[in-house]
Amino acid sequence: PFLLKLINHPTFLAGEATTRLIDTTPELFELPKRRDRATKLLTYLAETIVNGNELVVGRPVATRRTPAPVPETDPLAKPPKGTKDIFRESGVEGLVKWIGQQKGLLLTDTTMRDAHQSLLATRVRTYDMVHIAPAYSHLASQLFSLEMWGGATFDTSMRFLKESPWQRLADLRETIPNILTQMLLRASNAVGYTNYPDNVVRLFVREAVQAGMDVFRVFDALNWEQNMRVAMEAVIEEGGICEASICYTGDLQNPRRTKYDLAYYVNLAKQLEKMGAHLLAIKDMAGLLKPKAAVKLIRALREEIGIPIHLHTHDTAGIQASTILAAADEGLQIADAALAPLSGGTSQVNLNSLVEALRDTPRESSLSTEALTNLATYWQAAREFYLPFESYVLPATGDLYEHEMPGGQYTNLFQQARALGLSDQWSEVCKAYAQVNALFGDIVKVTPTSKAVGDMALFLVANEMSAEDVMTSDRSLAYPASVLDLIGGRMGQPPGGFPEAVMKKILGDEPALTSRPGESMPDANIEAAKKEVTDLTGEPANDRSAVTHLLYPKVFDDFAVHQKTYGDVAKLPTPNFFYGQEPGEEIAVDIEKGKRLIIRFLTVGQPHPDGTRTVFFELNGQPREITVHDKS
Ligand code: 3PY
Ligand code: ZN
Repeated sequence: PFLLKLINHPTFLAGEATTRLIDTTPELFELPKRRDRATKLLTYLAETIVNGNELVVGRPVATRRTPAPVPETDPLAKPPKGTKDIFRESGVEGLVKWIGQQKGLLLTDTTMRDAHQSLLATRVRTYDMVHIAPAYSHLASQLFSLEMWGGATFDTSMRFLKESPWQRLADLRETIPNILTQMLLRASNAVGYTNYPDNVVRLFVREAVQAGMDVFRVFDALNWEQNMRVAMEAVIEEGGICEASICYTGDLQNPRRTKYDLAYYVNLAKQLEKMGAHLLAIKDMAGLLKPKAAVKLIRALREEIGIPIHLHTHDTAGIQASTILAAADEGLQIADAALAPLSGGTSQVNLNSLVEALRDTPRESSLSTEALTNLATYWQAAREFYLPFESYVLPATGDLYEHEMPGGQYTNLFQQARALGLSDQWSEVCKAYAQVNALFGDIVKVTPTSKAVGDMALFLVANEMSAEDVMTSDRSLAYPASVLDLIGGRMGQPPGGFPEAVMKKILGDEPALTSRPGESMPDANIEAAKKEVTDLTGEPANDRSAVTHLLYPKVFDDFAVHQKTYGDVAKLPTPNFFYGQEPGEEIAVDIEKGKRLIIRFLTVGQPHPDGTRTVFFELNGQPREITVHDKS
C-alpha cells in the first residue's frame, strides 16, 4: 500500500516528485490513525452547537445555509492550457518571454487573498476556495495567476479558522493545475510582522515552492532592497518566480512630494532587476497611484528596465480602474483585480468590469464575460457566509492622499479606533497618522511599518497628544512595541534612515540597529523546533511544521492542539463551521477522497448534574452521542 500511496500522491501525479518528496511528505509513512476522525469532527460540531463558535459570537448572523452555486464544468475534461503549463514546459525564461508576446493585458485574480483580507478580515475558508477551484481551472485558464496565499492569510487561517495554510495551498494546487499560484511574501518578515532569521525565511520559501507556490511577490515594508535579498535569492534558488516589488508611496504628480520621485522608483527597480527579479511589481497598497502618475511611472520603467511589470493597487479612493487603464495604454503587462462581488473599496478593482472596459481595444484580455460572470455569481453567494466579518464601509475622502493608509489597514484601524471609543475622532486619527509619518521621516507604510504608524497614531489621539508633543514633552512615554521595533531598526532602514532626534526621543539610551536585522540574528534551530512540535503533537514533525512553529509559535501550537482534538475542521461546510447544525440538518463531509461522512444532528439533551450535555447525531445512519461541557 505504501507504493500505491506514493504513486497516487498529488505531487507525484503532477510529475513533480523529487527525492525530497519522501522527506517532505511524512504522511506517507503515517500508520493508520488510532483516533477516529469522525468522532473528532462530531465533537467539534457538538461543542459549536452547545457553546457557539467564539469567532462569530456577538456578530451579525449569516443566515445562508445553502451551498454557493458552482458553475458546471466537465469533471473528466482536462482543463485548458494556462500559465502554469507554460512555466512547467519552458521555465521562467520561457514564461517571461511569453508575457512579453501577449497583446492583451494579463490579469491576476486576488479574490482568494488580498480581496478578502481587505474586505472580510481575511476570514474566507479553504472550503469555499476549493469548491470553486475546478471552475477557475476550466473557465478562467487565461488568468495570469491566482493570488491565494501569503500576506495575512497564513496566520489567520490557523489563528481563527483553525485550518492549515499548507493544506490550502496543496488543495488549490491540485485542483487548479493549469494557472500560476501567487503569494505575497514580506521579504525578511516572511508572512509575519517582524524580521526573522535568514534560515527561517529560506526554509519557508523552500516549503512554499514544494507545496505548490509559483509566483512570489516579495516586498520590503521600507523599500530596503538589502532586506529583500535573502527572500529573493531563496525564491530564485528554489525554482519559484521572483516578482520583486517597489512599494509606491507619496505622489508623483505632486511637485511638493520630492522624497519618492521618479528617479527613486526607477533606481530601485533597476536594483531589483539586477538582483535577479523575474518580474517587477508596483505595489500600490494604499491606492495612491493616480492615473497621470501611473503613466509617468510605467513609461519610465518600461524605458529603463527589461522585465515585465505587474501593477497592484487598492480601489479605496474609487478611481483606480482609471489608473490601470492608463497604465495598460503605456504597455503595462499584468494587473491585479478581484472578482466583482469582492472588489471595490479597500479591495482591488472589479475584474469583471475591467475586462469589459478593455474589450475591443488593443489590450483586450482573452477572458470570457460569461465565465467571469459565473465565477462572480459563486462569490456573491459565498460572501453571504461571511456576513459576521463584513467591515463597516468607510468611504475614502481626499485625505487618503495625506494619510496614505494601506487598504488592508484602513477599515481595521477604524475598528481599533472604535473599540477605543474614538470612532467620532476618526478624522483626527487619520491626521495623526499623517503626522506620525512625517515625524518618522516620511516612510513607506505597509505591513508591518503601517502597523507601527497606526499604533502610534492611536496612541497619540488616545493620549490627546500631537506628534509635535512627542518631541517637546519631557514625560517618559510607554510607546507601542511596534514603534520601538520600527524606530529601533528591527524592521530595517528607510531611505535616509530615521530622523536622529526622533530616535533619541523614542529610544532613549537603547541602541538602534542600522545594519540588516537578519545579519545579527542567529540562525533558528530547526531540529529543536521539530522536537518541540513532536513533543506537542505526538507525531513526527517535518520542516513544514517546524518552520510554521518558528514563524508563529503560539498560533501554530494552539492550532495543532485544536487539530488534535477536533480533527480537520476545514472539511466542514462554512455555515456548520461557524454555527454548528440545526436540528434535523444533514451534511456530507468529505474527509478524504472517497471517504464521506453523512452527519445528521438530532437534538441536544438536558444538562447533566456535572454541567455536561449529550448531543445526539446520526453518523452514516448509525446513532452517535457526544457529551460536551455546556459553558453557559
Ligand atoms: C500584507 O502584507 O498582508 C499586505 O497585504 C500588504 O499590502
Ligand atoms: Zn494589497
